[in-house]
Amino acid sequence: MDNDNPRLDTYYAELRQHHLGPLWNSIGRLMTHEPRPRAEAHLWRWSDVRRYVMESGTLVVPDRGGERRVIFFANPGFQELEPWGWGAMTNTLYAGVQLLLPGEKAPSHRHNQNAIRFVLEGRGAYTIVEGERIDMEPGDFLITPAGLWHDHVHAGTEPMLWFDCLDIPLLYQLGVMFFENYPDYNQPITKPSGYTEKRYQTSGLRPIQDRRTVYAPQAVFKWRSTQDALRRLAELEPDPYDGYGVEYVNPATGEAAGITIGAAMQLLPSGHHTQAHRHVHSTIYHVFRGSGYSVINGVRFAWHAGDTFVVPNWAWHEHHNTGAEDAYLFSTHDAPVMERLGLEREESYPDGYQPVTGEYPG
Ligand code: GTQ
Repeated sequence: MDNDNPRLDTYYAELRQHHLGPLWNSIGRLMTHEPRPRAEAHLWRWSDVRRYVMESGTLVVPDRGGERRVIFFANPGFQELEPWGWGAMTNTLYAGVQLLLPGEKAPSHRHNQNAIRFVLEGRGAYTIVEGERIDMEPGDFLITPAGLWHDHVHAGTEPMLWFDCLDIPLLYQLGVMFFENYPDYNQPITKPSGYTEKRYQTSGLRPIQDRRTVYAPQAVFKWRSTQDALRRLAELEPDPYDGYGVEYVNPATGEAAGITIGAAMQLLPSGHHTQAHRHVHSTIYHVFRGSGYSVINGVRFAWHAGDTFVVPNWAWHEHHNTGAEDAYLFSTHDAPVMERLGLEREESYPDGYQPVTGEYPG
């Protein structure tokens, strides 16, 4: 709205003083034509991340107060907001790598953020979630639903590293966080050993008591069963955009096991190149095995096992396994939030593949 009324300059200044704003000057920024997330496409090399995570093991010890020894990914798009952003990898999701050394314990707490974990390295550590001991092995996917007590104990002999994803930025922006310490440092184990496996070993069969369960009752998805499922799937036709992929779901409801956090494992056989698409939800990828590249909004991000990269909301993306081995891409995403709010949309790229206009890093 053009208006050269000389009163406007002082009028705007007065509005600002009174904490008021003129919509006509702000609508283009407040209501963009398409998603313009703060999160940027970015890739973190495992050699850097692992080096700093391992060094943290010589610098700090998990205790009450600091709670967890985690190095989190600080998306550069959020950096100006506060030192280290606000723990945002995407507009809704936080991710980090946690280190627990032999003999260490991380204290028990609970919060209304949901958490999922994906085990990267090591053996012998377990997490206790609401009295259930869950052993962690590489490739395992674990959930810690909001509101449940959880703590971590390392009874093994080698460093234990796992990938965490929580909906911290979502709750931060909603302004609804709660956090509580368990009265003791650790909670007792009250459930029988192998509880989840005893109850959920066969897909399609649900223990009768779980009919009205409030949170996902399957606490762990073992790597062997994920890999077996993908190998069987790979005998069939791939999905054009995701290759062969499985989602970790709550077997009692079919909804995302992580509640607000969706998670998947994709298998891309050697040479497999998925077609490009984009969707409203944002995705964090962790390369579990293999090497290749992804093209995100025209920029080629080469990746190797251990690298982590982010596909922001509404960004075109496609993946190509250029290695000789199968590539396994673990990912977490906020589609459950977008779907519940009626915000999800998806588009396929007109010609299937994007022209590559840049390389990461530049
Ligand atoms: O292991 O409970 O990366 O509470 C961030 C917050 C991990 C955990 C994180 C947490 C945890």
